[in-house]
Amino acid sequence: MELNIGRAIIKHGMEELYEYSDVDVLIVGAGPSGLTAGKYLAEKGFKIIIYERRLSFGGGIGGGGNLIPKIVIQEEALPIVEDFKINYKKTEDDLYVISPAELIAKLAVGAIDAGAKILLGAHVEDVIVRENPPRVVGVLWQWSAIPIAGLHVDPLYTNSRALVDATGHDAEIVKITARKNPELKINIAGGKSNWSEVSEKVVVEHTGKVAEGLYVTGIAVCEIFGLPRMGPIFGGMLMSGKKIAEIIEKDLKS
Ligand code: 48F
Repeated sequence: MELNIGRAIIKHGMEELYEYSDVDVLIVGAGPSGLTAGKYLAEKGFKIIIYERRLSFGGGIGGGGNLIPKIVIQEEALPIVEDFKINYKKTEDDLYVISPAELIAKLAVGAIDAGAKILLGAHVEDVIVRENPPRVVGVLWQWSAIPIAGLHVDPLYTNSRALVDATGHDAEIVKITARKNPELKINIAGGKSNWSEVSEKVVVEHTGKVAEGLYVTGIAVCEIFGLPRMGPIFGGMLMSGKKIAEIIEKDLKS
């Protein structure tokens, strides 16, 4: 029995890693923007993998607002919430509140049921770049446990036609790409202090491509384009995820 358990894990796990070492869209981060992008892209038939360095998904959703168990969305994001069959309640001020646990669970189920793969415990540490014209064509990744243990272990590769930075406030993937590849001419403006009303709009407006093969969604957009943060209102994250899916669909089909 033990032999079969071990072999089932090794054989099928390795087969899946092999199959998903070359994808249409690689999304880094299983927070609200990454999961939303994953669902809408997978529904269009693209081969999608989401790398998440924690052993859970949801990113910044779980803590609600200062650990109080509600997050807020605005009316414009309701169609996305309804696509994921998430329950919500209208407030006295014409906003909508959602349970963080339900939001995490249903965003993940939505992405998975649409066909996106989520790889937990996988840390993306660098990108692969090609010249003429300069473009991002994939990532280097390793299990999150490796850097935590302080081990010197070389990572492995995954090829992508489109790479999406959905890593949250730190915009890790775009920053490392910008620092190591000045020929890509990526400028990092740095995020600004909170202004929810403005930020919820401009984060969606600025969602898009930052270099050939590299895209950004979610709060990482604010860090790159010098936009204000928004706090525990999440409609902009969902709309940004949907928008990046639409942009990538267009780019990959053209
Ligand atoms: O931070 P996160 O939830 O990003 P988001 O989708 O949403 C932001 C909101 O949660 C909140 C906010 C809204 O008002 O301001 O902060 O933009 O999710 C990012 C996920 O990416 C993972 C990280 O663990 C988190 O789950 N992540 C970050 N860097 C890496 C990574 C990396 N290098 N490799 C793999 N996963």
